[in-house]
Amino acid sequence: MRRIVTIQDISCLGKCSLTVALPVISVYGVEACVLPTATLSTHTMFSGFTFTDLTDDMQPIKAHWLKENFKFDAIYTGYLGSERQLSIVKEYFDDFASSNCLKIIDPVMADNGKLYTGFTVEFAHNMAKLCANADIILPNLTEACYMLDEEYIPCGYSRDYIKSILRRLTGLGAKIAVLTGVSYQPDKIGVMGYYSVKDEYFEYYNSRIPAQYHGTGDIFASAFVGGMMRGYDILKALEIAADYTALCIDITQKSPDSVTYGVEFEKAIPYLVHRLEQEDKNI
Ligand code: PXL
Repeated sequence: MRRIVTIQDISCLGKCSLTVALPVISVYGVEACVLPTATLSTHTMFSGFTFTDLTDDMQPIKAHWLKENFKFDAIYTGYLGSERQLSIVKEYFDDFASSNCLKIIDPVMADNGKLYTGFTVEFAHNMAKLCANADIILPNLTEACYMLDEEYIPCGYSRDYIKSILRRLTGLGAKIAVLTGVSYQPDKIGVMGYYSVKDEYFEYYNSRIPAQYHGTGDIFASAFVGGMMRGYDILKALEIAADYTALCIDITQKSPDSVTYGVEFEKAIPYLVHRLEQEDKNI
């Protein structure tokens, strides 16, 4: 069985980071080990959340895993809270490095042109440095702009503009950059990526559902990681992740008792199971 470790916080209530990564990656038949970076009572969209930093536990956990000779097929990072955590993640990359260990960074820190509570421009620059060590990075356009010191353009940009952002992102050092939330037409939204080694672009779009929920980026990234670990090629893994995320949003939007803090990803799990079975028949 393939085994990954995902490094991000636990927002105890809020349907994001580890509380979605663990169930979603498990659906793919992949063992998801967790390295919690902090516990928060809720994600940071609520006011008054508690925050307990777990950075001091990150190196002892690594030391134990190394002693036990555990190997990982991927290391997937999401929300990270401090410069020190960034440098410890780099140690994880180095210490568990092997040709079979895929390093995937979702540089969670901003959206809609703004940094999330608690993040700084300096953190974004340090995140850009960490991205040099990844195989695949998954920023949204806001995060990409912060990492590249580029002005954020919310819409109306050209394909050439996105291509140049993607080339500059891979210029940070990762072989593959995937931009999420790319939209060239108001009714479509999706992802565009660049594989620098092959000088190839790829893209995938869905109909835009006019609703925004917290945690959908984490659901998308987790599903993408699951797909890569299940052996799909990058475009297939992205397509499945995008379709699953879109369905989660659609179900939530239609649900009479939906909450505002996250999506009803649980209700779309049967779809994901069925989709994976279908995709496996086509391999
Ligand atoms: O969904 C990203 C995320 C993860 N973890 C925490 C967050 C956020 C986004 O705001 O606050 C704690």
